[in-house]
Amino acid sequence: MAKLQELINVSDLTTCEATAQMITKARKDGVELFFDRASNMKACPIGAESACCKHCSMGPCRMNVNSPYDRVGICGATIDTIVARNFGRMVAAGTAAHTDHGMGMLELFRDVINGKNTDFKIQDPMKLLEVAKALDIVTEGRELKEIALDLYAELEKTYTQVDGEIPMMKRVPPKTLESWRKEGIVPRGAMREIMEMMHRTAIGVDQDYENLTKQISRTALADGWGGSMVSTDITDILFGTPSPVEVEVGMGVLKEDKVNIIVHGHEPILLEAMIISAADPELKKMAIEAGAKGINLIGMCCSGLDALSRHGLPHAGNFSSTEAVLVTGAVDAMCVDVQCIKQDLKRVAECYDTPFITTNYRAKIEGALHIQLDEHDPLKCTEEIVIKAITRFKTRGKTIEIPRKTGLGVHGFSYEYINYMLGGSFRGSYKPLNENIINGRIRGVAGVVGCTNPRSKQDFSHVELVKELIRNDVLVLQTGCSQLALAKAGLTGPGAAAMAGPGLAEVCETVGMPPVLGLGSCVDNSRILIAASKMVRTGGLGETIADLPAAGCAPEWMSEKAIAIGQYFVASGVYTIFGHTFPMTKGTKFEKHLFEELETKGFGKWGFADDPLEMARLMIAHIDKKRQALGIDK
Ligand code: CUV
Repeated sequence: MAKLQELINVSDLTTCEATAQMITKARKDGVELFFDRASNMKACPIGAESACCKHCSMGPCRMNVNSPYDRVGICGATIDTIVARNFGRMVAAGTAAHTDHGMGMLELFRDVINGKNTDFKIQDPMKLLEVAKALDIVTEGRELKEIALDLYAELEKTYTQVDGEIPMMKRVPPKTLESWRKEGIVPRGAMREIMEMMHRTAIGVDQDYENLTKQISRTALADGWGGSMVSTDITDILFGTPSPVEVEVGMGVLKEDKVNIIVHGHEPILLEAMIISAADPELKKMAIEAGAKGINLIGMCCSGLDALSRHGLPHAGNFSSTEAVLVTGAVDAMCVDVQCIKQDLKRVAECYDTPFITTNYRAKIEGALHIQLDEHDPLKCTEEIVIKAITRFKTRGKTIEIPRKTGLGVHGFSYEYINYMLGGSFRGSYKPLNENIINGRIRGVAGVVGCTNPRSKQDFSHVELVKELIRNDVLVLQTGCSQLALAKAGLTGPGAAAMAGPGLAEVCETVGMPPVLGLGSCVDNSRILIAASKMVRTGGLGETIADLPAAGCAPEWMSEKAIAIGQYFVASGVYTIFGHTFPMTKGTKFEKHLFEELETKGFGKWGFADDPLEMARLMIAHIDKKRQALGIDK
């Protein structure tokens, strides 16, 4: 192990007590974690500002970040072209991840309605009807299967259509859609937009940063209002629309006397199948015969968030804790599917004799055990994993150390439930929320989302930012690793209302809700889009999403997916702040375009801040600006 890590104080790496305890244990055990590598490997200063072009072999060309216009690439590409190209490719990659995930869910839906998959069935037919109606599919007097088949055919266009507008455009507020049509950024189909984005960012194609920005927005919108939204809706239809459920989050959900199985990744099918296998009486019996008190299934990252929202499944923590949880020695198997799976999990798992299993052909890890999950027979894979975990339980070493701390909170706030809870109907207009915003009890709405990053003290910015927002009467909607940070910090329970400003606290106390509402995984950011759309359509808060007193933030982001999400919020009309770092050369025209000019065209805009209080200040100032423009500031 490198020496520098000895100098890095654990309290500088994380505010998550359990993760801190496990970093300390890993150091004692001589096991390197990604925190150590982040401390030892400085970020490339040119790459950090996105000032390197490596799209052909004439380069790679490095620009001067201190004087970005003093040179151009060998082909003549300017700094604006280079940074916009790099940014566009990040958006394309992030969009590809969410849309590929969504397409997988849609295929599962097709197989379920066709009877090819009999392990799952439609759990929420009401949601199926609601989505079908929103897309103008006739529902009256028809069999559910007929409607479902039409819905499948319609939603498939989200991915494969080559011309026209993706189906979910019907759910966008008319004025917002009109502005996209004027700008020429309505997505045709995700595959087409990603393909065109890759084409236009190749050597010698689109070399006008403003023109590139249009395709960047169109690609990102194919994610938020396309791939991600379809994924959320189909997952709700198949596995149930979330409603509030009390859940424990943190490493303390591991149990020394049970067979602990962790599922980490993004696509709900693995964890849904695992829930069935973990409840199998034969396998439970086998676990008890092995000396365990039962099987303890636990989620991590986004697939964990899906199951937490829908089934109240315990959750062990976010992205920065996936190695650390293995250090407990108490994990009897960790199985993964796609996205945010660190390659080093395999090595750390080996250090603690934990079986580490990949399950998706799209995401193998060199040297790791792979058990393919066949969606037509998913239990074959998950049963095998449970058996492996039971075997490991029998031969567990003695050095188990489980951090005690967990955060108990309420999660599972679908946009349907938020409305219902505030006094509206489950699937009706957003009148009660709008009224509370207009009367000023709720100052505005903030989405605080996204990853954790080992270059940023884990959870710190998420928690401090959210505390400051609720203190100022801003209702916070959450997804992803951010939601888990707040859950561990204990801010997702109704008791957190005591930390809110007087107006928000009053609403929370009347309704019995926390001021921090967890909506689920990263694809569930599409729930925030629909909530925003419903707020606009309800009336009283302007005509476009850009008129709403709302703002977004991903304070500790790390994934390309986060950039795609940020861009679709910006294109949808939301001021979106990222923290810690931003892939942008400062002082460029492209920076001005994203951070200032887009807003003047009626979109949202990007923002950047490193300090959570500064993030909150910028978001609140923006919310107040929108309140003033609406004439509702008293
Ligand atoms: Ni999709 S994308 S680290 S698990 S939120 Fe968590 Fe969430 Fe970022 Fe990954």
